[in-house]
Amino acid sequence: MDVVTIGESMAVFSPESSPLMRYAATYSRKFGGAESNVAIGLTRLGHEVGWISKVGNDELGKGLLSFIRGEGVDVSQVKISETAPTGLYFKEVRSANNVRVEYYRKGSAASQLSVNDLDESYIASAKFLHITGITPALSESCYETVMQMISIARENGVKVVFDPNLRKKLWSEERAREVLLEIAAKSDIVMPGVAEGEFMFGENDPDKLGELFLNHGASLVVIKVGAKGAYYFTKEKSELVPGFPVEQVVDPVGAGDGFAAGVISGLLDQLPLNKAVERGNAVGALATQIPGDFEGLPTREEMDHFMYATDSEDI
Ligand code: KDG
Repeated sequence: MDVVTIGESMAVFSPESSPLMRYAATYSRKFGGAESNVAIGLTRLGHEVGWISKVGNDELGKGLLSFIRGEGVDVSQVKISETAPTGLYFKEVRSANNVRVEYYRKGSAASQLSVNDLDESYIASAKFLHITGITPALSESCYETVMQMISIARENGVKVVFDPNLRKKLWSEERAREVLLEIAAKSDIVMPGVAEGEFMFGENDPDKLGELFLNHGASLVVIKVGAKGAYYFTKEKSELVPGFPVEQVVDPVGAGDGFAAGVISGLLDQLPLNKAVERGNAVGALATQIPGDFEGLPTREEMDHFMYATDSEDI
């Protein structure tokens, strides 16, 4: 296994007959969840990924599980809850910078994940453990589960990659800050957006943030600065890796997950850091081009074409 991740996936409902949820009479149903988005992104790039989760014994849970399995992600560690439903959320994309979400996930099956759902040898078999700040926000047992996974990873030489993925609707700011800082301190690689860095450290200068995260415990820090690209920082070196221009952002949700998948893929392929971050920028940019949380994530061929081809594709 190259990467193991843990988190909730939900049915995603997007308004169709009107762009606004309050007026729409019809909705499209897709699936999404930060960690399964990353898992799908990595699988499309040719890596072996396991996603740990829990879904309800209901139709949305069955559909979601078979979809993620169909993408090639290992779902052998996904449990079925007989008592709690699969979570769902509604998503309204008003513009690239204005996305509204309404969650219906309190008490969901995934929020009941607990340390009893973990198989230590499964986690220990991976090269990277991918964690986001969404899973510990779901419940106390999810928080404990994430912390236990991090301990298992550290004991077994599995590198911990952390994307804070701040979701203020899920928890109080005080608790969010405390937990995000706690996880960042135990992670090898941290990949915040600049606003998340500011939320955690009260600082919005990428250079200063890079230093703060390094001093806090990470050995590699990657700070996303939107369309401009991303900075990476190690104790020895730092650099801004420019982003790929896109004409129009169709749906920004999932861009950060695409970025994470691209960077982790580059690290798995042992690329130099600037090339790994460049891959993150490319996959993140492509993720914004198609509606849906992960639909725009490219295969390796599509990614290479986007990054390196100068000709336009044959029609
Ligand atoms: O990063 C994209 C995710 O935000 C989306 O897929 C849904 O996991 C999700 C969440 O918790 O918002």
